[in-house]
Amino acid sequence: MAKITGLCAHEILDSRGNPTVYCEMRVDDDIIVNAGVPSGASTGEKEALELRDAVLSRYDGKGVKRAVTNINEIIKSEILGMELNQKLIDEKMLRLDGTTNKSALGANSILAVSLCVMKALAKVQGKELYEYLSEGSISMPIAMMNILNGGMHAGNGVDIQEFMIVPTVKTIHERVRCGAEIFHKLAEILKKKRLTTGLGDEGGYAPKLVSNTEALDLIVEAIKKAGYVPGKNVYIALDVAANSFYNKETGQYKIDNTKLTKEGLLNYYKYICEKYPIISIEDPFEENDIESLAKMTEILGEKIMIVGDDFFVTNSKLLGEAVVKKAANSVLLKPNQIGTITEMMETIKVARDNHYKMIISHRSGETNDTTIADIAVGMNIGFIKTGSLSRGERIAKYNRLMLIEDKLLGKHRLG
Ligand code: 2PG
Ligand code: MG
Repeated sequence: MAKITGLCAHEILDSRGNPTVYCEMRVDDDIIVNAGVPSGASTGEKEALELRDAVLSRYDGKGVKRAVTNINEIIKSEILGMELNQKLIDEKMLRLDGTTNKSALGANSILAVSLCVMKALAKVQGKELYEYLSEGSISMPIAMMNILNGGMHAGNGVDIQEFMIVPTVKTIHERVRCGAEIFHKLAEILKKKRLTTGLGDEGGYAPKLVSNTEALDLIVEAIKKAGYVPGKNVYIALDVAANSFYNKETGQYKIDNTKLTKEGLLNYYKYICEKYPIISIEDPFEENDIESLAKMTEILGEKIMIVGDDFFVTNSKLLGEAVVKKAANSVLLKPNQIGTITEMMETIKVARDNHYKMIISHRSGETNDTTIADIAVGMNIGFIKTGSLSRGERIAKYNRLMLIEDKLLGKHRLG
């Protein structure tokens, strides 16, 4: 029986230059694993709490020393010597925290430890993480690649947060190549139009555009210019992140400088789904409007994926409630939204039992931790969202997927 023999957390920086939690764990004498925790910008109200120090003199209040101390001083003494068991350790941390939103210890500290436990379990069994997670079958995910950034991930005035290309060519190697080729063609097009090729938080371009449909037109052009066929081997997915342009007072959405009611916004979605090869729309309404989400699912759900992110925050209970209302047909999975691997697994079960499609996702603030790539493969998640074809923290996940694919194809032989 493997036992936890060491634990040590640190404050490091994420890809936005904000502090985040990093943790190392030792199991038995010689197994050492580590995990870095990501951080969102467009967060859902019901997410588990990311504990920050709120000491304005350090990192503008964003330090995570308290979360680090919670691991080093509270969690550590409770779990040292414990049997390496995901459920037992996650439950122990939940009890220690004792709140509904993990606000005492912080979801960032709890997740760091929970991730380490999962990685250590794989190592103890001498397995790759994706092998350990597999229940028999595995599959390479379809990647949604965010090549044009807007909303809270860029300062360019484009309302929709993520414009993603979705190559459906055969292998991960081909999908990554296709994504990179389109990404570079998009740069050429932007330069020609004298638009900036500066990057947003997730590595996509962030040009100032006059409308959201201009972004869609540019992407369709880039797909064609790279030699692919929109609607045949490359599709488009959007993360609208509608919270960010919703006005609580008026109940209206401001998109392309036009104020729309929820009905008007739904008509806009119908229009763009007719005109562009869109296969997925995430968070199309503000996160509490489950009725509009259900209505959109009724109207467009046969044709496209309708994805709940801020709506469900990887919470099995919230997803279960949506199932009853037939709201959305797909769910985004972000480990740090819920805070433990055990709870994320429960959400995956609810999704599977109810035939919701799944997308495992990075956060806009990332580390080089590649865990989500392994979860995507090992657990047959189907889809992964891990940013553009640039920025090391995004590329780390694509590279991990390609290396896994090589292993699976027997192309990885030392000597
Ligand atoms: C999202 C994510 C990741 P953030 O909204 O889906 O792309 O953004 O991490 O800022 O919540
Ligand atoms: Mg989202």
